[in-house]
Amino acid sequence: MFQKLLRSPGPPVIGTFVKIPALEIAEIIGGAGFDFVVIDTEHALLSVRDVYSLIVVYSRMGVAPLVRITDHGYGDAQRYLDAGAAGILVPHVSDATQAKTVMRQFLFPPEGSRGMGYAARAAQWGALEGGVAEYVRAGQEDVARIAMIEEQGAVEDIEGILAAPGLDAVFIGPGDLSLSMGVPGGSPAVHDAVTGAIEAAVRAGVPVGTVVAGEDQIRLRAEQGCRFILVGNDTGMISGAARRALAQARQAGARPVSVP
Ligand code: 3PY
Ligand code: MG
Repeated sequence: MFQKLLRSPGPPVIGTFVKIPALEIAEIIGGAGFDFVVIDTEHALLSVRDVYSLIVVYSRMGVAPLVRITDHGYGDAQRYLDAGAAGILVPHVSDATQAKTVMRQFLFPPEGSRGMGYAARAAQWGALEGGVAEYVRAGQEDVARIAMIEEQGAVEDIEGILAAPGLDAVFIGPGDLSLSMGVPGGSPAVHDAVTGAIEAAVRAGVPVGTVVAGEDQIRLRAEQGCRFILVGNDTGMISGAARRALAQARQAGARPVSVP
């Protein structure tokens, strides 16, 4: 589902990070019409069961649910894939060797070492039309395996990372990149490093995405060739809306009522 979106022509697909394991928030975010979400286990205290519920709700709403995993491990990620996640984002992939090792885990043999879970949700509880062959095909072809490029060394080794077997896309993380470069986020050096990584991915024909703030950045990254763009997260949207509502109320309350 997400793989198809990545490869379809037209403007980039738009998603947001999800950190709140409430079905109400999932229906609000999903109902807003995002193309995809990234359920964020790296920076939010989501249990495996939370992730599972969010995958089910978002996929039922036609919003592709990806999961950002906590590290380079296989265990929970395998469960998310068997739960029907449309893709996995792997944080901090530092070089080509790591990219190869990590991606292998999410490919079925002979290319990789992912385990068979035919009784799982991804195989419609064993009733998938097309049987085991379709479960394996979908696992190889329809799931997006995405490496996050968010360290200076990763930007330097980007050509090698892009060539890793099984890698379907890369996501450039400007926040951690700025920390790794030792310069403030939003500085020209970070901006240029992100641009360079995007250009390398476009040259290699690998779909690339990033996270942005503001319309100008969205326009720029779309023009540069980003195929998927993340705008904010559910917690930030609630926080922003709450602060705006309160500020407006305080401002209005402090103004004298004008009597005609
Ligand atoms: C980063 O910018 O480091 C990210 O991980 C984006 O969420
Ligand atoms: Mg990061």
